[in-house]
Parts: sequence; C-alpha cells; structure tokens
Amino acid sequence: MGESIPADVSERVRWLHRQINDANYRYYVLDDPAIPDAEFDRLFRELQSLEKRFPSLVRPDSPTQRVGAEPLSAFQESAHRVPMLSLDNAFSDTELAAFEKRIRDRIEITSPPIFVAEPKLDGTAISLTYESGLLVRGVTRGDGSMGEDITHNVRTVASIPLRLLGGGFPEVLEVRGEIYMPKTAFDRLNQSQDEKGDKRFVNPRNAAAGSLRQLDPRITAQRALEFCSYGVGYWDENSCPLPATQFELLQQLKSWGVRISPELSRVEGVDGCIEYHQRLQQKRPSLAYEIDGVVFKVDVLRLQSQLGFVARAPRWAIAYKFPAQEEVTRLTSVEFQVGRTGAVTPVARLEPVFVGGVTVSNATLHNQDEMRRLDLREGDWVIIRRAGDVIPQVVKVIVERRSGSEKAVLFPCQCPVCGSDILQLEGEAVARCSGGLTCSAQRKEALRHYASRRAMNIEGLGEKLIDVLVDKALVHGLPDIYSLDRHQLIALDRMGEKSADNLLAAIESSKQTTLARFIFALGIREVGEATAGLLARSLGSLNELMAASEERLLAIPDIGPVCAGHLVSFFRQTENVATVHRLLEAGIQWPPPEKPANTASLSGKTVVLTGALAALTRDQARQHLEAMGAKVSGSVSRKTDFVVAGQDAGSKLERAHELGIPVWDEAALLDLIQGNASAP
Ligand code: 9MJ
Repeated sequence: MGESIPADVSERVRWLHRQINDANYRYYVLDDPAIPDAEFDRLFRELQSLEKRFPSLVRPDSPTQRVGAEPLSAFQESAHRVPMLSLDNAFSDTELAAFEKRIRDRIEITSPPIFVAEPKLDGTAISLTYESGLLVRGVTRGDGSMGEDITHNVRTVASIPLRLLGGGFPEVLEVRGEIYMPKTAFDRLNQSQDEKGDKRFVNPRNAAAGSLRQLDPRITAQRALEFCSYGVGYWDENSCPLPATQFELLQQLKSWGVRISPELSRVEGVDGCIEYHQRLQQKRPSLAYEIDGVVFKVDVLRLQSQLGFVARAPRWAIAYKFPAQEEVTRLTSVEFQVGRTGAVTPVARLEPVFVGGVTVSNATLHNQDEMRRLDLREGDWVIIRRAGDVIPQVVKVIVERRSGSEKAVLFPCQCPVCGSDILQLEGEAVARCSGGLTCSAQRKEALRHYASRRAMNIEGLGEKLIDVLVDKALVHGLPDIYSLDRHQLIALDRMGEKSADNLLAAIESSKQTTLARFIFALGIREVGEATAGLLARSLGSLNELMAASEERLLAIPDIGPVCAGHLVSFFRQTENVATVHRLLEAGIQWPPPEKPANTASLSGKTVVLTGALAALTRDQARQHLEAMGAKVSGSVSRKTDFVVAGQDAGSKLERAHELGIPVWDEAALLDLIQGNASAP
C-alpha cells in the first residue's frame, strides 16, 4: 500500500518530467544545453525519490525508466512495417555523376536535382516505433524485413526520446537512424577493457553493436551510446500528412525531440554533392564520432516514390564513401619495444600499405593479451585500420589466407635489449623488463625524458644522438651528460664543431633550472609535470622530498597512494639517490625562493575561501592551505577558524561577520604562504 498522493506531488512529478525532457532536448537535439549538469542531476534525483515514495506515479516514459528491465534471456524477432533498406555506394566523383544521371534520365528532369546531404554514421541501424508519441519498440535492421527487438537497450540511449515532444504526430511512426558510439566513449571503453583484462573493441562500430547486443540493459546504459535519425519507415498518413521533402520531414522529427544530424544540408546537383563530400572529409577528424562517407538523398519525397528501389537499395539515395580506413597487408615480423618504465610493447612490422590517407608500415599490438586475441603469425595477411590520427592497429588475421608456412610469434620472457626477465604483475595488462636502468632501452628513454623540453630542456640532445651516445658507451646514466667533452662530440658522425659547441652550451644552461622541472625530469612513475610542481611547492626542497614518508606524501592534496608508493620506492633505491647526488655535483641548481612550507602552521584549522582571488586560482589557494595542514571547507559555521575573502565575496562573508569569525584578505594569505607572516 503506497501513501495517498497529494495533488501537488503529481503536479511536481509532471513538472520534473517536462524539465528533464526539455533539458535532454536542448542538450542532444539543439546542442544548446539549458542547465548545468549538476542541476540536471538534482532534478533527476528529486524525481527518483518522489517515485520511490509514490510508486504508482512511475510512468513507463519517465526519464528514470531508461534502465528498468531485468536482463532478457534471448532477443525476440520483430517485423518492420516498412522494410529497412541499405544504400548503394559510390567511391569516386565519376560514380557519383553516374548516380545523378540515372536519376535525371528516369524522372526526365533537366535542372540538377536537390539532394539532402548528411554524414554517413558508422554504427548500427535502428528502427524506433512510436505509438501515440510513446516509444514502444526498437528493432535492429536484421535482414531488412525482420530484426531483433532490442527495446530494453534502446531505451537506455539518452538521446532517444521515450515520448515525442509536443503533439500532432502520426499515430504510428517508425523513426529510422543510427546508434553509434562517440570516439571519446570508445577510447574510454577500451581503457576500461584493458584495466579489467577484457578484450578490446576493434572500432566504434563493433563497440556500438556489441553494446546493443547485451541481454542486460544495465551494461548498455554504461556505454554512452548516441542516436541520430536520418529518415522514417512507416508514417501513418491518416493522422498526420507526410511533408513534401526529406529536409522538411527531418525538421519535423527534430521538432518532436528526435535528434538529426547538425551537419544536415541541402545541396544542388553533382557539384553541390562533391563540394559537400570534400568539406566533410576535411571536417572528419574533428567530428566527435566516426563517419565513413556522406549520404545524398533526393529531397522531394514524390520523386523518391517515383524512383523506387532496386533490390534492397533505393534509387534515390547513395553513400559516397571516404577512402578506406581498413586495408589488407602482410605481417613481416613482430618487434618488442621497451619504454622508459620498462613496459614491453609488441609492434607489428608490415608490408607498407596506403590506408586512411597515409602509408603505414607499423602498427601497435598494445600488449600480450591483444597478441593472444589476434593469434598472429609472421607472414599472416592482416586487416589494418587507421582512423583519423590514431595509431594504426591490427584488426584481425585473415585466417583463410594462411598457407601453413607462417611462423608463430611468442611474447619474450627476457628483455630483447638487456636480457633481464620480463615480469607481469598480477592485474596489470603490461609486462615490464625488470632490468631498470641496467637496460639500455630504459636508459635511452630515461635520457630522452630528462633532456625533453618540459623537463631539463637540453636543446640538441634528441632521440638519435642519445641512441648514439648510449650505444658508444659515452653516456651511461643521466649525470654522464654533464661529463661529455668537445673532443668526444666532434668525433661523432654528423657532429660539426658548431653543433658540438651549441650542445655543450645547452647542457651548461640546463643546469639552471627549477625544483619542479628537476623532479619531473627524474622520470619517476606517475610523477608528471603537474605532480612535480605540486611536490616542489608543498615540500619546498629536494631533501624534504627524498626523506618524505608515504604518510607525509599522502597528506599533500592530490597525491594518491600509487604515486606516493612510486616516490618512496624510487628514493629507497641507492642507485637513484646516487644519480641525484651526481647530478647536483655536476652543478644543477634552482633558485631558493621555494621556502619550506610550514605544514604544521595551520594544522587543525578550518578555513573557508570566498570571492575571487587575483594572484591565485581558488584551487591553488586550497592546495597551499591544505599543504599547511588546514582543512578547507565550503561553508562558514561556528567551527570555521578564519575566512579568506577575495573580490565580490557574498553571503559567506556576511555569515563570517555575523559569527564574528576573522576575515583575511588575499594579501594576508599570500604573506602566510610565502612565509612572511606566521599562522594565526
Ligand atoms: C547513415 N548510416 O548515416 C542512411 N545513414 O538511408 C544515413 N544511413 C540510410 N542514411 C536509407 N545518413 C538507408 C540507410
């Protein structure tokens, strides 16, 4: 028995539906978000809590009911009222011109036809049936006549309206479009697959299809799929007249809350089509989703009916494809590269092939799991994929093309460079060479990192020169850079006197640096530029850092246990400490103003920041205060010790005055941070 429902609660629930649906419409369809994410979440949670208290108010089209269903045991077949067609392809301007000519001949027009142009999305085609505006079914294309009913999964896609907006729509309407996975969601998914030790998805199309084939909608809901409509199937003309053109039809869908392509355009004749194709090809890398071409459709619906179909494809539409992003080539060998942290990455060496606009002769194989998945042999014919500016990948082996002479590829147990054991820690996808800095590959990478622009910035000490210096045993570890002499350098191939002098001058001037750069340059795992800066500011000196315990490091805001662990273990190794000392002896130094921060000075104090600061961001101020031991709180209460007020401080400042809490200005805070004032 639920509680009886007050009228204002029903009204509030209806209002929340409208607000949430409207926010979704503005976000997905108009690409013009109306409210911040936090506000959306608040509305959503309020609706969830009201529905929990009054379950009879839960409607099937409530925004909370996207992931409602329990997992299915199997998919049901479902028939399309109007068949779902495929598209004919064109691969050149000539083929496109032939398409246009066929149209002109058939409908006997003399002026160039108008086409609707849009990107060809690379996902899964879907038909959504709306009855009286309510989403009742989502079905895959299948064989065009029958598909699989995946309504439970389709409902989880946030850009698909569960109820059409407004009114005046056909009683029964089949909306056709593509469900796809944006590039960032795809990358995130593969990262998470790596972390879990699960198989990577080959491309966003497979990832979208795989996500929709889940029997459990909770999995689909996590996959960040999107939907875009490009047409309709059945449209009940008794209840709503069909518009005259494809363009108007799509605008009509948009007005009902259905997302259509923001790239949609009307173009005239072959010339207009070619121009659009070129424009989209240029835009392709910057789009948030993958496309494999553009689609042109005759705009006037009456002409579409006149033109009809051949086999399964309409005569009034064509997909003009972009050059292939997948190609076939041969694997000549697999090499194993060793990175700075010892990570061993298998790399496929390939017979050069032109794909995705460039010639490719290497592809990453990621890690051992990926090699196992592919089951590669030397000499195999493989499918290579290169999309946009991503690193080329091996999609799969064409097993049918094997002759029997292919050779198995084994992941090595010993480092191919130094012979140390390769170890794989439990739960990690990467295997690492255990040789540390005895491994010349790791040393080379460490030197490259040390000399790089954002670290010690030694101009002229690049990858090739480092290879030569290490291979000729002129440089072993980082400090050896500072013992290089002019004679040794001039004796090297392609090193003139001038370059040698320039390099020596660059090495000399790199000695004047900052503590943050030096910490970053050491190449400690998980210590990037930002972390190095944070450590330098919070600890103030190298000695403090080298002596810091894990607890001490964890007390610094934004330093987590993994990073703290790597830091402590780095400075526990005597050879690393010796390296640091030799570098300092070579004359590396930084200016002293990084005064030791007085971490004890604000310990136990609660501070509130309000208003805009001029010299610091709010985040920097917070980090400084926390590094001094303070707790930074968001609201003023009797427990607050003092408030730091910048420009235009509002209610928090008033509250501090009310409660008689000390208020500081920014200058006072800066004095404290810089050690010019003592803590209160
Ligand atoms: C895609 N995949 O983006 C069609 N498509 O039209 C577009 N597919 C299509 N149109 C009729 N934009 C059959 C398929």
